[in-house]
Amino acid sequence: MKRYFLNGSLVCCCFLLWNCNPVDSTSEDAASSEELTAEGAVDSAIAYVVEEQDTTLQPVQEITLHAIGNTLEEIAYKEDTLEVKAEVLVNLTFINEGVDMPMMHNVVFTAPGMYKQVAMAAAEVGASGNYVPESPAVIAASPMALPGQTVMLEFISPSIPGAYQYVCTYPDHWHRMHGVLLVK
Ligand SMILES: [Cu+2]
Repeated sequence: MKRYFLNGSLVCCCFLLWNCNPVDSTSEDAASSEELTAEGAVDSAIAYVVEEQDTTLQPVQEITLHAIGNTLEEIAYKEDTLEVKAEVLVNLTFINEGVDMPMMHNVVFTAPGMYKQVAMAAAEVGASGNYVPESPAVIAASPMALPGQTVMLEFISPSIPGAYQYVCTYPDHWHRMHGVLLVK
């Protein structure tokens, strides 16, 4: 009886503390999240994976790149530098302003210092491989844009800030068509 009474008064004290102390609401939250973890670690692991794949939860950055010029001597990317934040979903609009048929362009994002090597490897891959080599140096590659065509490319920007590069891998275009992707 005595013990019961003691326990009763302890509960009473706790109840009073809970009522008076606003900080206690946080510990209540902590307690309930602990409960969740204890109840189903597998469930929360699945939730985590789903969250990672859901690109709608990722910050999105829109960028535009133009290809200009109508001869091998004139062709260029209008923007020689593009800037994005690290680890965001990049929505690239690539506009080919060329007119004549040989003015086919793409944009391939590469690791720092790798644009020329990637372009060389692309030439070997050829049209059947869409001029994009299988290489760890390739971060993302757009489809080939015909003269007057606009193509879109979505990719996740690198997580490590730095000066990455981009290049058109259509044969012999890399000389004039390359730029720097600044990841901040
Ligand atoms: Cu090109």
